[in-house]
Amino acid sequence: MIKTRLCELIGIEYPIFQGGMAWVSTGELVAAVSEGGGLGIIGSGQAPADWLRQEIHKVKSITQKPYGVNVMLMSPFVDEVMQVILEERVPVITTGAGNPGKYVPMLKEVGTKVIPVVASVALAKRLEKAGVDALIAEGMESGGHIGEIGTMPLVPQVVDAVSIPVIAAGGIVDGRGLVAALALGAEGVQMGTRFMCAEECTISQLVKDRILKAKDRSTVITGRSTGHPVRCLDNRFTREMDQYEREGMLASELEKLGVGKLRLAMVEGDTENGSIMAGQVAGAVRCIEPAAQIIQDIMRSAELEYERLTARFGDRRF
Ligand code: TUI
Repeated sequence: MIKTRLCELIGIEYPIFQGGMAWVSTGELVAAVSEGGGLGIIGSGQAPADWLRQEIHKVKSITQKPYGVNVMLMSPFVDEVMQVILEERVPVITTGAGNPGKYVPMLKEVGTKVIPVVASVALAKRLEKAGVDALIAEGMESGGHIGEIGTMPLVPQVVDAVSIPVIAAGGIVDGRGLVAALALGAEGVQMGTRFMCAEECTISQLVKDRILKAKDRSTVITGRSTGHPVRCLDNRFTREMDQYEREGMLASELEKLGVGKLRLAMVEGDTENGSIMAGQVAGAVRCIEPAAQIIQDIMRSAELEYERLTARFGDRRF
């Protein structure tokens, strides 16, 4: 059985987080992942506080198990979202796209575990000092807003720099990825793209079909010139953004073109004009299946991989 400090810290059976994804990880998926023994995380994106409260209630009505909320720190609603998290006594929050340091004391006061996403060693060290409970080290293989370092170089450098548990994210899709993350010193993994193809995920079937059809080279990075690079599946939208970027369009204009495009893809199912944020592992997602089955498959294959390694290289433990 693969158990780590992370399982104890949060009270989960398996060290698997479902990444918080705006317009994608709503109450249904989150409850299914948590019921399955992982940690389901609501993606609050740029949604207003009322929406978040409703999704939290949905999760609480389906499962008693721990769940999380991801706070996108660039959201205009970040302060009211934090207020809902405090009022609802959310067990775990993760954060993205910024430094959550100033919110740590009030969250700790109500017992919410704080687990920020970092894309650099410098921010990891600063946040450990600020008192966070664990960190997600996310490489640029991930979907959505990304940093500049790959998972393989980032995770061990973060692990060496801090003593709190580190969760690896970016480029992880199966049991081999979990074993690799443990080998790098991580104590868990976070996966987004594979959970987009969970049965309980409410996104458009057309988006799921695009992921199932994706190949290793199907994702591209747009928005580098804006300072906010984003990884998505290649489509008409990314090709147009790329063209405008090459022509030197202003960052503010480029960002305007992106508004509403994630919803357009995920909710409306417009897979050409919308933004299908997904990671490089899209090419490795093979089927639609229940979230609990995804978790079981990962744990079973991780244990088989681990046995294969120990049989081959001796009885050394990670
Ligand atoms: O946040 C994500 N993924 C996201 S957020 C998002 S919505 C959005 N869309 C366009 C532009 C910006 C946001 C879609 N996907 N993942 C976690 C993540 N956080 N990846 C990278 C970071 C990050 C980057 C810089 C975290 C901290 C950071 O530090 C800034 C600082 O203040 O030091």
